[in-house]
Amino acid sequence: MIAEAVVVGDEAVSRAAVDGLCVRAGRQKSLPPWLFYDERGSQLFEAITDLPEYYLTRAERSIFVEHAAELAETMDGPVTIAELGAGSASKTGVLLRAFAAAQREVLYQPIDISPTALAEAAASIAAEIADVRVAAQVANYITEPYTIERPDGHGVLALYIGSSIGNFSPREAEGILRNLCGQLREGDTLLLGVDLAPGEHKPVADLLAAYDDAAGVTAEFNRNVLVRLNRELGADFAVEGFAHRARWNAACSRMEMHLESLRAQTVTLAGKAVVFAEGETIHTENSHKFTEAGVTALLASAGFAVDRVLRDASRRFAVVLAAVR
Ligand code: AVJ
Repeated sequence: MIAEAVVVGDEAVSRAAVDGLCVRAGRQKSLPPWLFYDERGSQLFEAITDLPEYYLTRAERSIFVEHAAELAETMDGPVTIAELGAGSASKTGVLLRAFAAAQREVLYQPIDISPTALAEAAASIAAEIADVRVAAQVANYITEPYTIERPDGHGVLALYIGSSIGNFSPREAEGILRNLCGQLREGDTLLLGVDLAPGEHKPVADLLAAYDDAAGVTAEFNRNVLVRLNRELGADFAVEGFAHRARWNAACSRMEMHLESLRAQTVTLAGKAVVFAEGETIHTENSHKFTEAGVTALLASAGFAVDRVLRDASRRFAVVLAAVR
């Protein structure tokens, strides 16, 4: 008797892996970047944000430190701060403190796919900032519906920071922002954090280093997705048989991460054989880099009008303040 195949793990994980890897020979294999963020992946991403080469997080934090007080003044009355892809929310504390100081009431609603990261975020915010109420929501805001809770009389400040929007194609990004805009009203605002395209203030080499650090943390972050598929789907990836690659794709204005098969090999995944040629890659992430004109056009297409563009001192990162049109 042949036992029925048992689907191990979250169905969304197995669907994503099968869709991205069981493709016709010669087609680009891929995995969606949300798969990075299991417990280990979330820890590794936190470690990345402390790396000397990964300037993005420090640059964005410096923008918040410099502008938090004035941002807290752009709205008055009670405010709900809803954060998409909150992760550990380490930068959000800067803003929340400023709002708590300037507002009567703040409700913080982090929305994230990682329950462990969310639990930490909620606990640290609640412990550090006495006046902030926290209502966390575990959701994959790309694939699942979510609702921003709006207590009576609250204005909403939506946060989509950390360059998370960069993971998506222009079409997907427009959809995510349009969906968000649909939950907002006139008077609500959005803070969008974007990494800037290379140019006079940022050589491509800075980007290559940020996505391929000397200590190898980003490489481990990238390969961890294979560890996850082995554990959750019973796949048999030889993790050391895949090398981390970071590339700048100028035509699409994005950094790309790939996992390159170092030899011809066959992997079994959810009962299917996946054949790799030597040198073939799995495309695991895009991180789009924006010009000011590009981000303005993207926001306009989703229903927002740009009020201000705030940059860090080295002009490598921007936080855009936008209003619902
Ligand atoms: C969390 C999507 C903003 O694209 O820079 C870090 C993830 N990838 N190093 C990014 C990431 C490689 C990060 N985001």
